[in-house]
Amino acid sequence: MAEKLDISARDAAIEKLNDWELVEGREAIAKTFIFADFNEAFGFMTRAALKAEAMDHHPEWFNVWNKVDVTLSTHDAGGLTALDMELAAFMDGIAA
Ligand code: H2B
Repeated sequence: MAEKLDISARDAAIEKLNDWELVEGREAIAKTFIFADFNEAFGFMTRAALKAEAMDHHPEWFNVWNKVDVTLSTHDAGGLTALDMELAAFMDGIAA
C-alpha cells in the first residue's frame, strides 16, 4: 500500500505541481480545470479516467460543462501519497 507522505515531502511535491491546493479540513489536494467547452473537458476526463484505472487510483471529481473540479486523496492511506502526486502531474500534463 502507498505510504502517506510526511508534511515536508507533501509540500515539496505540491510545489512541483501546477496550481494544486491543499483542501482545508482534510488531507487532499484540489484543482479546478477550465476548458474551452464540454468536448475538451470530457476528453480530459476520459484520458484521466484511463490513467486512473491503470493506476488503480481514482479521482473525486465534479463536472459542469467546461469545468472539472478535481480532488485527490488516497483513501486507503487516509491522506496524500505519491499516487496523488503522480495523478495530479498527469492531469496537469494532459490539460496543458
Ligand atoms: N483511489 C483512491 N483515490 N484512493 C484509494 O485508496 C483507492 C483508489 N483505492 N482506487 C483503490 C481504488 C482500492 O479501493 C482498490 C480495492 O484497489
